[in-house]
Amino acid sequence: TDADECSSGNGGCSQNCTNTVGSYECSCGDGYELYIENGQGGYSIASGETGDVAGDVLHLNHSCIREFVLVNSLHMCL
Ligand SMILES: [Ca+2]
Repeated sequence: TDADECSSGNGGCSQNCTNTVGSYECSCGDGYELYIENGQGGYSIASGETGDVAGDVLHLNHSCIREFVLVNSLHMCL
């Protein structure tokens, strides 16, 4: 039988946790994206941390970071 990892501490997810058979997945709400690799969005894993451990500031596949949005705003002086 499957364990519901989300039932305990939200599976370690910083936002949404979805239980799946044999595993679980974290996801993020609007304006955020899941942190899946070091350096993503300009966010680096803190020194002394691996990003693989619950409790790390940025936990890979668990933490959500602000989505990087390209703002296309041109200011033209006429
Ligand atoms: Ca599960």
